[in-house]
Amino acid sequence: MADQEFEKLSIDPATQEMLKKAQAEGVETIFDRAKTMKPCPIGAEGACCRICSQGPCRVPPPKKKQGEETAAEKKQRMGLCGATAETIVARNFARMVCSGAAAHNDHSRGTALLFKEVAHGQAQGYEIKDVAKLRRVAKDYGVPTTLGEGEEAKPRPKEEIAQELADKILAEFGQQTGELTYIKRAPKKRQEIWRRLGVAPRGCDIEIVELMHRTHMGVDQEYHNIIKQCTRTALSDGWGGSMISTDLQDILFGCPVPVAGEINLGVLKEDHVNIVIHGHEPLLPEMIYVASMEPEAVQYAQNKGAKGIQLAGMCCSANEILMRHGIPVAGNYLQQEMAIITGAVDAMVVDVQCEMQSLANVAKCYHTKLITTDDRARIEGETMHIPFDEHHALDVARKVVREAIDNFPNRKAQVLIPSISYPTIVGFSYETIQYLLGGSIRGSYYTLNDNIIGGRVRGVAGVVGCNNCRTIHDNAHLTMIKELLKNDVIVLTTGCSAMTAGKFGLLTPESAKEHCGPGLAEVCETVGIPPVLHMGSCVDNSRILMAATACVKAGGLGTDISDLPAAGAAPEWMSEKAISIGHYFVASGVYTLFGVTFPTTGSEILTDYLFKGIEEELGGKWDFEPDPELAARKMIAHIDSKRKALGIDKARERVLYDMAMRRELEAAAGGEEH
Ligand code: NFS
Ligand code: SF4
Repeated sequence: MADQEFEKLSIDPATQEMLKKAQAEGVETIFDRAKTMKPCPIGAEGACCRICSQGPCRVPPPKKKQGEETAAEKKQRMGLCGATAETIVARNFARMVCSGAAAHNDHSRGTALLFKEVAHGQAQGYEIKDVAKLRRVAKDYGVPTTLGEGEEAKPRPKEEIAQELADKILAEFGQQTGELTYIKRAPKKRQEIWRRLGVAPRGCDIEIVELMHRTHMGVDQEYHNIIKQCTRTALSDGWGGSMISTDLQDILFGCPVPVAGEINLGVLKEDHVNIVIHGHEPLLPEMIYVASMEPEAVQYAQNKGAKGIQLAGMCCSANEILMRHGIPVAGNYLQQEMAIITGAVDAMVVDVQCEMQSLANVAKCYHTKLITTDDRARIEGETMHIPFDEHHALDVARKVVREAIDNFPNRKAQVLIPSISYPTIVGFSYETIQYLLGGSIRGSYYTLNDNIIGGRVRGVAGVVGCNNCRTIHDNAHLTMIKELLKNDVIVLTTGCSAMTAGKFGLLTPESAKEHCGPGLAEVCETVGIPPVLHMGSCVDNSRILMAATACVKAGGLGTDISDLPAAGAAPEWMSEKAISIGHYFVASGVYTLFGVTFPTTGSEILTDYLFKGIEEELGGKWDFEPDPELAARKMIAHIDSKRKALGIDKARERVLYDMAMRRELEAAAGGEEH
């Protein structure tokens, strides 16, 4: 392959360099397989049903516009049981929501179980780090935080609060009736919409189970009704499992505050033992971080000829430990094989989600130990399995670190680490943004609203989600984000998208001047923040929901999330989790745009409903646009329509006019920079 060919696969120079190395060494990657295996066009549109053994039944796209078809033509586009394209496509979409919500809610359950052990003092190495947040969450759950009444009241010990809180949270997983506690965090109007439509989730597990049942052969066969349960299920993720994960992880490991980090493969060090932590649940990674810094471990590494131990993250586990400890990030989803190809990774430690099975094969071509650590996620051909155990997590972590060190002398292939990495400032939790915007302890989102109302900031966009091998790696994220910034739209980011932003220098305050329109640049400069705020992992999309809610509550921008000049996007999505996230954003009132492909295009009627009709019910809607620049423009158009509805469209014109005037005056005065 010539150099230009690699540029068509990824815009990231570190990835290109590793693809070249892989080719020279005869190592196959996902990029090679994507060339030889093309996706099935019917499946890609969601129009293939295989939920019973009479199928698979495929309903190809209609030859005519739907509605203009004759009854006979319509019949041809039906499953054996008579299921229509709408039913088939809706069921497939629903199962994506199910699996995505299940991934997040099961992650959440694991965190809650650990939290309970910590509360009872039975989890080695862990402690309650953020007591203030513990108290805030306890209040939400109605758990008393003081002992005694009135003047006699004393603060209740944190362990006691945590014990009671843990039981209340764990009960929400199996809860059958009522609604999840965090539903009450949403703006009042939003809660009313959910209750009126009957989509407020009852528990974390029940909605997933019910949706699986309803998509079994011969149950729910009316697409509105299927999508309605999708809404309830997705909400049990966003305002349930994901939000619980974020909060409990903050309580246990600390609520993120701005911290410096570094990103891309160049963070690996040739003369160090390199351990890459890959996956999603930060429980064990937190302990690996501790274990890797113990003097005995460092000494042991030095005995083996290494200068020290370098930890680096991959995917969302990376985001978790980056946000809290500034641990460098090796890369995003499509770079997991690339890290091993450097020849310098002594151990890749995986937990759950987004780990490609091919890691086992790639690891075999080098000396890398592929260590699985979760009993739910084994990989055929893994080098070893060291299961996480919350009672002895530090011991487990020490074992993992030791295995990596022992492997350092075994490096065999040529080591080539791209000397490419970029500094980042991360750690923008919802609480931190509130603090920074106010510039005082009693900070407020009103400052942001004020800038939006005044027109300096045109709106807010959440750009999140995966990489996808069917589109140029990192390209859509970067193009979309740049276009938004240029138009004064501030960007909130999580997941693999945040890493793209970091790799291309957008997570630094200095980048505001270069990439933003004049209004946003000024605001970023005044507050001292990057124009793209890294809010964490994918479960931390719940932080975006909280930020949006805080904007509504701060006042001046309507009474519901759907009133905000805001939009969301996952321009390179690939995982089922992304669909669950996308749907809970839609259900929360957000215009949500996906790139690459859209999984319901096999039914025009259903897609139409998700892109238009659903807005009347939920205030948010889906959209699809593979071209990232056009996609950004669609988001901006939506933001502008919301500005207009709020009656603040004129303010922005004035600001731009003032700015242009001022620049002219400055130019006339001798071009002084302000
Ligand atoms: Ni989110 Fe994070 Fe990345 Fe996609 Fe996978 S790592 S949880 S699913 S690929 S953004
Ligand atoms: Fe075909 Fe109906 Fe079975 Fe699906 S459920 S595979 S459409 S017969």
